[in-house]
Amino acid sequence: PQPVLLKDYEPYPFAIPSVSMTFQLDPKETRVVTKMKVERTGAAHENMVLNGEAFERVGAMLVNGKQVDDDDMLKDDTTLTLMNLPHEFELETEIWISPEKNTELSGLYMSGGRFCTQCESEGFRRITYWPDRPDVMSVFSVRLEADVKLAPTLLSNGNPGIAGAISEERHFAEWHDPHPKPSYLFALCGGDYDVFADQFTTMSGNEVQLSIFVDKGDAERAAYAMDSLKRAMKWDEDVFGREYDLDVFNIVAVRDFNFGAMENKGLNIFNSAYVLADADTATDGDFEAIESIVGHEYFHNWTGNRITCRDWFQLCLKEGLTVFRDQEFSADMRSRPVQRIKDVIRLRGRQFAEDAGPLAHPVRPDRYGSIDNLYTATVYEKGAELIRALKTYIGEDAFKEGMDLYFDKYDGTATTIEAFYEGFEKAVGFDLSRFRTWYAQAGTPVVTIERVTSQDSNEAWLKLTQKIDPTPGQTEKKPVPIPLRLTAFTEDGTQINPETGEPCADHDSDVVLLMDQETDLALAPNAQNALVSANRNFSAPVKIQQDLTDAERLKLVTTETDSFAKWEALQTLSRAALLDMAKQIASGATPNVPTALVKAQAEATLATAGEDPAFAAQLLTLPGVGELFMEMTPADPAAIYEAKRLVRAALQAELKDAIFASLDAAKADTGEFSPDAASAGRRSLNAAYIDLLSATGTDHAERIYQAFDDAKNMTDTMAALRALSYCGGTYYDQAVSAFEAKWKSSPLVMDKWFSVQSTRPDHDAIERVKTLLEHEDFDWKNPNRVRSVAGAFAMGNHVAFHDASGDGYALLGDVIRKVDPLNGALSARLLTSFEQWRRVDEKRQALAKQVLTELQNAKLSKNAMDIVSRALA
Ligand code: DPP
Ligand code: ZN
Repeated sequence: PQPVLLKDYEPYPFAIPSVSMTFQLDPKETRVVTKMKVERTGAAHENMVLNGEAFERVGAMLVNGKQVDDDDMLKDDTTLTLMNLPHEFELETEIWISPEKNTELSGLYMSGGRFCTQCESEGFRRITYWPDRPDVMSVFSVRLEADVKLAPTLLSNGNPGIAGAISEERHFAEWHDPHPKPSYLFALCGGDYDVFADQFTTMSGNEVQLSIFVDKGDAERAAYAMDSLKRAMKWDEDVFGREYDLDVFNIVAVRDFNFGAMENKGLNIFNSAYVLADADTATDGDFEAIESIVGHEYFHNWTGNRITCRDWFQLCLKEGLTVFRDQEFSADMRSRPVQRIKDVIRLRGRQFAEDAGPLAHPVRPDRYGSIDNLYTATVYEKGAELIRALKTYIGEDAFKEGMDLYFDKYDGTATTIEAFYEGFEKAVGFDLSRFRTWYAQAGTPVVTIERVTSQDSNEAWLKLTQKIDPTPGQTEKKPVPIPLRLTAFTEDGTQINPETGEPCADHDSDVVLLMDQETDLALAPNAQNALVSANRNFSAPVKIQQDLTDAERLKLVTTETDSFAKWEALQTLSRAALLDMAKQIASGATPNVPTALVKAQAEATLATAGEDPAFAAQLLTLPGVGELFMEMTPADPAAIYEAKRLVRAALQAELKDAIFASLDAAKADTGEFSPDAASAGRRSLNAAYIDLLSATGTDHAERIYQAFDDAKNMTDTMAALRALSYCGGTYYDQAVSAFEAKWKSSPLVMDKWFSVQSTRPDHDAIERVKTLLEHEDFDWKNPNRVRSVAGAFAMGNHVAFHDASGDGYALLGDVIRKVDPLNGALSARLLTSFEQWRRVDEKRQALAKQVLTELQNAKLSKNAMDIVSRALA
């Protein structure tokens, strides 16, 4: 298929100021009648092209009440073209769709016997004929009719209107959304739910009724999501000055969902994994994710809904910005430094990998084959980093002023990245087009930092150079403005500004702007021998290569006052050591464990464990196999895993007392569970300790099993179960059985059970995953379940997925052939795990290529074909 190009954008030649829709809901066949008010805004000769697909039947098609002549319309599988239209008219269409046949989970479908929708990006065209593009915004009035027993609750966007009985069996409810919106934000839900209700009073005194609709019996498990929602509403008022704008805010939790959640105006629909939580069934990670995603979807109300995207190339306009907002929200709710570290781990694990492979694309691409495949780490996570870097570049005040200008000027419109930057340009008084180069170029910049001394040693400077490797379709790269936070520490540990030599406070940094390929930074006389720490707090999404010795980095671990930089100094040392060890292991040698580093890491952990256990847990966590995979040629995940195991074993020996003390304390803790950040921090350090215990085979399996048995919440349970999965042996088997017996009837908990087994990096992984795919509770139609097995295996088990036999690749190929006919968006997502196939050795490459080529020759969905062909290109 032809790619869609940014340069081809043209405004839609018609406006649809308002629309009213009637749904006669029925799982088998739902009738949809759509009446739109249309005004021509383009030239008189323009036809009206509407999208529409996967309908069961098409009925009446009326313009101003008269059936359209066959001569005046063209219909194919995906579009309807109307010709010879007047300047202003009412268009009425009638179609039938089958929600129960819809396994793509796009459009109107059934989940757990209830009606729900997903329209972003192009799902609305599966509900009715419509110009299904984000720049056509309308005021929607919706009438829902359904069987009163099947769907006693009927919801749509906006505010509720009248509701009542139609007959003894059927009833109706009307909804009106006064805010014009694009079709991708349309939603409806219908079913029998329990509800968790609350209120929020906005800053100007409006009462908002808040409701979270969940499966029967689950209402109490929505308490944390509700609490997060209220905090998010308050935070957006306090920090961005943004107030909510309807009488109600509804969230519906559904079991079957392609995304994490969806920001439909006034009616968010959530994957139940990101709504339901309690101590028994959810981990701290789940609580954290709920807070962040509830925040994210709520924040979309301003960044996404009231101001939306002109076209899908601008996706980062709403996603990057909203991720930035949710990261800031989480940082304010929890520990800011720990949040920053987690953001960076996520960025490195997913986005850096994407940027370095065949699927690399700019934050704002200029072409796409399939829009569903553009919901990427680059658009989301790198998009958020660019906002953060912009804020560092222009300063807090200008950032705030620019945001306010954007909200004021563009409210109610569908717009572009250029428009977003206008406000900031006005605030700073100069053009930011060079900064916007970041949006147009794929690839992660590498910044090299070297100390240079003049011949007579009187002067010294830092030579900073930047380079971006070629990415698919982009061989030439321009330098980008990189705001780099720097500081320097003198011999005696005094922190100074490297340029002025002035002493400075802990949190102060010098922000150096690298505009060009090379930037020289003159060092003040007292900074010439100082230790320079760069990219503090990860001020720019780049890789740093700095000419520091190991001893200097170890010094940074103890001297740095910026938590991120302290953590980063350890990570950089660990990365280098692990890669070195992995290379030796791959060549058959036995590597030495870097003892000085292990000691430093243990000391740093112990030094912070009491005061800030969440940070200590991060200090103890080694770079992931996935991250190291990117740095090794050819990549050998098994060797990387073994290198990590050796270092973890050395850390275990070093920290034995602290580990056992922590386990004992967890056992003795009889306090009530609380998901707050401080308690979660203590549990995360305990989990990091348990992980170390698992590094020496079954040596400590009995003690870990005890911890599993003693666990009083899901966080501790999962920490122990995961650790046992690394030990293997009978205690592990026993834990797996006990867990299943206890949680068999809790789908979200069972997803964890499936996932732990699928990520276990042992020799039997491939056979085990095959068995799990045959398990009676495995469900090919439920994305959470498919991800918990196939996704966990392909993306979270590098060792087994890249097994030398090629069986891991073949297994994923088989999964794709099963999933793809049901749900193309899901299969495409799973296929992205092939993105690193060129990094492994030639034998494995050949095996991966064979699977990809077979898939290319199979008849796969458009989404899947897009990924396969890009991976092979
Ligand atoms: N629901 C997805 C998100 O919020 C897509 N908009 O990112
Ligand atoms: Zn979003």
